[in-house]
Amino acid sequence: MSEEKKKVDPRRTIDPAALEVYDKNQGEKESAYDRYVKMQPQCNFGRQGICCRICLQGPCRITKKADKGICGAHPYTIVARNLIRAITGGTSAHADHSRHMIYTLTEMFEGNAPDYSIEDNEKLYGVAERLGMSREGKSDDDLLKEVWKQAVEDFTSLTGDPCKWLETTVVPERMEKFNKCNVVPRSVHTSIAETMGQTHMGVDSDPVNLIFQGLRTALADYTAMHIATDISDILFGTPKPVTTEANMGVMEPEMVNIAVHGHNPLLSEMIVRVAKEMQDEAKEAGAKGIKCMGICCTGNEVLMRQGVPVLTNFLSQELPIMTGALDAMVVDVQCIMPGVQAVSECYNTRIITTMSHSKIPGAYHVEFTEEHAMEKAREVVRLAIEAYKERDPGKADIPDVKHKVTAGFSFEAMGELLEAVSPGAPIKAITDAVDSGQLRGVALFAGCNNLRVMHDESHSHIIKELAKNNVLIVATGCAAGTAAKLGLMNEDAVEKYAGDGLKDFINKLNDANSDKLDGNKLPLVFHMGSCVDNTRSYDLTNALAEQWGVDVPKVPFVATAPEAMSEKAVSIGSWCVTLGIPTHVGVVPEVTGSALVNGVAMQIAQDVYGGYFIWEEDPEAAVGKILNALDERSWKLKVHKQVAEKFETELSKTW
Ligand code: NFS
Ligand code: SF4
Repeated sequence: MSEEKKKVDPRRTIDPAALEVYDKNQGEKESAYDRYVKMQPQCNFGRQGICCRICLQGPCRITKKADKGICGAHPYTIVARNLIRAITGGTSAHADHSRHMIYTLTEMFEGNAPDYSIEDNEKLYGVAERLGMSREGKSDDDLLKEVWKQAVEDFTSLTGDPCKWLETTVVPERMEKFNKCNVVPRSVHTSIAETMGQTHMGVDSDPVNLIFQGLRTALADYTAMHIATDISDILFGTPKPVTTEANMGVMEPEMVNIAVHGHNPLLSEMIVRVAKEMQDEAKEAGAKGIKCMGICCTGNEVLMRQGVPVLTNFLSQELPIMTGALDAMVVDVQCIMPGVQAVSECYNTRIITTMSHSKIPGAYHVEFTEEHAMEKAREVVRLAIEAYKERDPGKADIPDVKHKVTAGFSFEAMGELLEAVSPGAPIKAITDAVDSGQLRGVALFAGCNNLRVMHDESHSHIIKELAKNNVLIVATGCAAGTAAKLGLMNEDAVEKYAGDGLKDFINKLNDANSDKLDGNKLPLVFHMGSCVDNTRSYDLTNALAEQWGVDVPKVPFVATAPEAMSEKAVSIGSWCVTLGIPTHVGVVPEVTGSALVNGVAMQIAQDVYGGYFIWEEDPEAAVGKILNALDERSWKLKVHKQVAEKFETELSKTW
């Protein structure tokens, strides 16, 4: 290959705002786009998962000459260990978030978190009921304490019953399967510790045993995530439809612009609240007011509950700083590129870290505590106002790109919309539409951005094509970020991209729900929340299974992470598969170095759990594979139903 051909173009995004900012700054301030180019070519051993650094004799790389590690580990052991350590990394990150939510409840009960309270009693009742707790004779605080106790148990138990959050949110057939395969997690922390121990040098070398432990950990991840979402809803409210805007054009030159970035809503919720109260302080500093906006999943949290505009998603997180109009970027945990600090030093932006275990050298640090949450939030907003005073207003150059967004579709909000067209059995609105052929199935868009593929392109291409083919689309995380930024999360997109069946389905919902939407209409892509909230979409899958009276592997529901990047995405993908969902990943993970492990992911998983992975980097080919997966399930469901009717038997449990 000639030198010329090897060159990678750093303009690896289709987001017009990101491109505009990138082009204006090219060469001067470095961002991930440039660093990706400098990093080429990347190591192929790592790429295939056949590099082991688990003990200090390594790295051991598998080659033709050296077909085993120094200890004799086969490639299948090395690949399986690396994979399940990635699942464990993701699970640990979600557990960190979820544990923080549980810890906040602990502080509340002890009177040390005065700024937090139960915001959504109905959600509390719903969660308690699902967990089998009676409300009789109990105050809301008592009930919350009981829920908290179970959450602590699901996190820490060493023995005994399966995690309640798992057991009570899946159809019984799934639990049977998990019990049979011995993948039921004892608790979140136990699973994480077990996997780290099991993958230590010289412990487990059986790839199938390793992978099953990985799946147990992935189910622990699901448990932790579901707990995080439930507690967030109880403390901050369950999302309802809300309309706002997305992309860098949401910044305003004469406002104090504050971006909240990361994952944890505990502080960002407070910042959004105090910013509303502190408008006068900003005006005294010469600004017109304060504008909060979000990046990554903290952004998704405050978008879903408070209608805070979306600034950008993961990959372009450094670019808003380069507009010269961003006064502060407040970060908590996860998916925060350390690179934001270097860029901020060229401008007037203050990077403010807020968590004791997530710091960036050179950044401001305002340590968040539950006890002084509002006070800390005020401190952060004040730093932003100070930065605004020093900002050179002539230098703010904001791209004129933004789109209307309607978001806020929690499982409960979806239920309400569907209830209006199918009273008493809301989910039937979807199952009927699939049965009649109006909808071809449901697809969840989840996951990150990854420079291995063009930023936002795979998301947007696959969304448009599936919509054209009448697939109902829900989204979370940075995939939802793409849809929001590129104008796919509003009613115009329905007109432009939806096939006739999907259009009719959405319009019927619009007609039945006009009172709930504040004069807006439903979007093409339904935003279900942050990545932690992927469990909301599983609740939807599970409800579909219950409505049809089948186990999940018969439900025409597909998950896709076209631009997956983080270990969290690996663990989410793994629980999707274990819970019975075909899961497309648009960036081939590091498993191809072992035909055995790769085969388990793509085929054996289907035989055992009904879910399986589809690796496909080409977005066009991915569309075909996703539609095939949906069609195969609808067809089987139809055949099995016909057989059951004809012979007056129960619906077959197999898939
Ligand atoms: Ni999910 Fe959300 Fe984005 Fe990926 Fe990171 S922000 S938790 S991990 S990059 S989608
Ligand atoms: Fe090499 Fe085995 Fe050590 Fe891994 S555990 S680095 S394969 S010797």
